[in-house]
Amino acid sequence: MHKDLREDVADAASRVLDASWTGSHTVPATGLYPHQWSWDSAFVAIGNRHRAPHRARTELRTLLDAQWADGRVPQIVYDTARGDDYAPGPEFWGGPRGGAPAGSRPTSGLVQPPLHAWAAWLVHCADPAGSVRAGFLARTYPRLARWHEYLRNRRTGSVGLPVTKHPWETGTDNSPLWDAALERVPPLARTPVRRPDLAHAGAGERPGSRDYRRYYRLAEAYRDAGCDDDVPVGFAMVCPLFGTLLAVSELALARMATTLSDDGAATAHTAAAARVVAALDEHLWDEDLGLYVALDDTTGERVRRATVNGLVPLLLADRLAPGRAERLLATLAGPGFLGGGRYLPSTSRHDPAFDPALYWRGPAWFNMSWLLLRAVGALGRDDLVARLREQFAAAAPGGFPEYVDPDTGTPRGTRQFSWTAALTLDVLL
Ligand code: 9WN
Repeated sequence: MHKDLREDVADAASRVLDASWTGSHTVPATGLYPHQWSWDSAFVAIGNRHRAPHRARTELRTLLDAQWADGRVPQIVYDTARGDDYAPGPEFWGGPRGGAPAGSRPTSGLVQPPLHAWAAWLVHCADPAGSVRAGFLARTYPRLARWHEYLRNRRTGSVGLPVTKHPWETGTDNSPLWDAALERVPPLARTPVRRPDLAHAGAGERPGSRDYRRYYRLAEAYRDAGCDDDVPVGFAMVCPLFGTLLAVSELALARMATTLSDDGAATAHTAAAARVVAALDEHLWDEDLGLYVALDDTTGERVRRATVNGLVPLLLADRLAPGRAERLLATLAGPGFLGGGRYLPSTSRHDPAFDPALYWRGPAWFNMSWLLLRAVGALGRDDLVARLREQFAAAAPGGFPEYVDPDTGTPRGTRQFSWTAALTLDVLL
């Protein structure tokens, strides 16, 4: 991209991030998502580290200030001062919970994929001097380590991988990976379902009302059990995306521990990452589909659907079983994914549920393309890097959309979406 054009795009992306900055954190999008979301803040910090490292550090520290006593980092930290509407709101979860520090903002009881330690490490490396002056690693490492302890002690399922208790926890809410498990959840919630989201995105681009009734039902069950992970709620899914980000983040914790001169802790994090990778390889690999799949921890059955979630283990290429990385690259480049159209779809074009407009069932998402870009870049696959970058080159003209049609490039979902702007900055700068 020409230098002047690159600067224009960077300015436009920065304006999106400035408009969504509250002084302590970035909202994913004004209007649709007016609070702080867990993995959104990690993606946003990754982009902001280049232009505003102080803000990137504050973003992550604000999120970690809402960490529960049990170590979980919540999916949503509510900002009750903002006028925009989102449901379910803080009243659904019942105010500050879980022994969160006094005065802290109310949160959801759910979690999201553990990208945070990796993001914190990237933020540190972008400005090591500023990070040291702020005591960033010394302050965040213990909290991130406790977050991973929570996942290890409270969320590890029968195959040694973290279990998600709700589709919202996967970050890929209506992916076909969750269809069969959700089918068993009665679409009946006590709380009336409100859909303020539909004022900001087309109904054909968002989950349907039956999905929402099930989402509420599951969230009620978890909330009513006091968010106690020992109580089964009717959904316990193992996702290759969640597990991969945990392993990558464990490796980041190892680097932080080494930097903080704690070699014993570094060894423990590296060993924890190796255990996750071994379990991914043993339990989630699907030889026919040529990628990793999800697993239902309640039944022990694998969910044999091809989604972008199952390509993300490519981030761990040099640690996977022999031959797996090559197969993943072939699947990524093949007709179900990049080879079959313009951009990387969230669900394979060959899956019966593929829908180019519908949220996690087909549209191309910028965070997924960014994760795969990191993976193929590390492997020196410049051809695939070039293909994945095309989506980012189109982000600014499309108004930094939440997701796009993978075939036509038509923007979908909300616009001026923070992680789209942040990751565009990361890719183009
Ligand atoms: C529920 C904020 C979040 C993202 C998720 C994305 C979407 C929320 C929703 O928006 O989920 O968490 O209301 O649909 O699926 O990945 O973190 O951007």
